[in-house]
Amino acid sequence: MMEKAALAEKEVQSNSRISGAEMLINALKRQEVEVLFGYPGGAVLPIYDSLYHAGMKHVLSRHEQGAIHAAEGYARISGKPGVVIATSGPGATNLVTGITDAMMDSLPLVIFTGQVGTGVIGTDAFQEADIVGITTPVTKHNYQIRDTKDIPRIVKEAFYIASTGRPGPVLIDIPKDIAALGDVEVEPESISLPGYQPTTEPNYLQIRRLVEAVSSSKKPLILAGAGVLHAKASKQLLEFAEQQQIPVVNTLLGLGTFPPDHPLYIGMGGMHGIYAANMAMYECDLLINIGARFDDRLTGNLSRFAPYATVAHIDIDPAEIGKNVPTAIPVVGDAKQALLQLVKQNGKRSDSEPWRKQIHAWLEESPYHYEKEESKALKPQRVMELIYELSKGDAIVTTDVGQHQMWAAQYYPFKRPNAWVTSGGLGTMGFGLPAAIGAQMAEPDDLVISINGDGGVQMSIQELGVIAEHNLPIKIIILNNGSLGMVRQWQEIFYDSRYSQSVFASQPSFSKLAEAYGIKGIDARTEEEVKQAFTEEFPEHKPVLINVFVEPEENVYPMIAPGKGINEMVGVKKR
Ligand SMILES: Cc1ncc(C[n+]2csc(CCOP(=O)(O)OP(=O)(O)O)c2C)c(N)n1
Repeated sequence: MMEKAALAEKEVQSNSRISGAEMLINALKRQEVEVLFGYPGGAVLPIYDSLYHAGMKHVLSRHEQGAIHAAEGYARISGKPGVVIATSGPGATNLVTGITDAMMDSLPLVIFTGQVGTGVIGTDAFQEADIVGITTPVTKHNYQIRDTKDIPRIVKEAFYIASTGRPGPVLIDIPKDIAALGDVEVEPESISLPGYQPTTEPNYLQIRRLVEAVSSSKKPLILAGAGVLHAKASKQLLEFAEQQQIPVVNTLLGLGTFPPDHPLYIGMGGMHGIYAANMAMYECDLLINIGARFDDRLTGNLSRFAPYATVAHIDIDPAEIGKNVPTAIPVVGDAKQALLQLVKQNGKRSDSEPWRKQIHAWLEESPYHYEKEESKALKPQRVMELIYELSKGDAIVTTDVGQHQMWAAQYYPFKRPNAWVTSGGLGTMGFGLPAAIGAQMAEPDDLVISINGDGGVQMSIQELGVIAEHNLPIKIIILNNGSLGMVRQWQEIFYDSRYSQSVFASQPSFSKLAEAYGIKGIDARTEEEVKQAFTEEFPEHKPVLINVFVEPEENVYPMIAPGKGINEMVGVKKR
């Protein structure tokens, strides 16, 4: 009798009261989360326990930084928020670099961190870190949940904030007792965030001003950044550029937003951009920035950036407009909406033919260039050309940070949006390998190529364990120059070749390391060996690591030296 009553009571309880962790799983399911990247620990044990039978895909990284960069790669390629779970204290602080990276490059992430129990917060409890305080400057928003029943609402808000307006990372800190406690689950029906209302529809008068500026311009230029990707506005960008015959420059992160073989395409601008792109930014009389933030790596010395131009800036984030470059025509809104309106206005086209001829002359005069002497060691630029040729230009490419990143940007023309994953704003070494994991999870059937330096790859090499475990068919390429190449380059040019701590005295055998993880490892030293490895391995649906020994002293050119203007590139070879 007693037993029956107790059972009945339990049933009532389980119908109405569920744990915070279960509420969290339910909320993630409502958001249709496909995959979680994470690492367990004491403070998130209730959540991991609920995950045990939840039927959701969880990828166990080998370091929390690997988890968050993987989530970034996933977000970049899928366009959906990447989801991360880590424990309190060291687990949470290991995420900070990746959170900052996502903030700089506007990638949507929702991050769950465990926290010590509410009763001991503020007592320097075991594995306590004030992750809300630590991440306040590097998140779009963050929360600490203090009441279990708030979990469903806060999760819904977090996904909304992360993925609307200018995307970015949102962190939710969950004390252990809040996750363990039971409460009645109240599913939120709608979002109510009165202080957060991104403007997506641009103002009509601002659009009109831009249309008029285009018709009176003789040297118009579009600068297309990652905002075009976020708004999925590549088609509209092409329509507008063609309608008005305006040439297009890309930022590093905007590569892939415009067809590289199009007659209006100039190429990447900035520190290692193509001469014609930088000269066009220098000489244009109207610069239309669409979804780029005028990073100093793009502009060079601001006093010499676009000195003759009226600047128009289309951006979903009003805080970006006028931040670095005085802007005459601000257009606040979603890039797609703005471009649709511009195309619809169909303003009078400017007479820009002489300008386009000038740009073609610059392109002819100074394409990307490297010395191709036969006798010397394999050139990294040649390896990039081979990656492009033998992947038929169809791959998703992730890079780490350094010279190889710039060569990939220069020598791999991206034919489509969402095929390029790189750490732009923060320039985070250790990004490339885990980002490839996320990218391959987002597109399991695509060819994903991860290009790394021998320095950066060692910052996340343990993620080979994830690649092996999930048999992800990533082609990991290391451009092995035995040094921190980009640092070595700066020391050669600006520090009189004093190579302080930039040349490795010892290196592991990367191919053997891969084998130790159960991944095929190949060493390649000549063009023939590289060709053979790429030809054989790219079509295989298996992971492989190809360690390519390249010319150690090769530098990335052309280059704008720090403090110089975009019209003062060095290493420009004129034909
Ligand atoms: C986490 C981190 N630490 C330091 C740097 C500074 N840094 C930028 S490029 C670079 C060298 C990269 O060397 P490597 O990975 O071998 O690539 P390479 O330049 O040779 O292609 C360094 C140390 C950085 N970007 N990120």
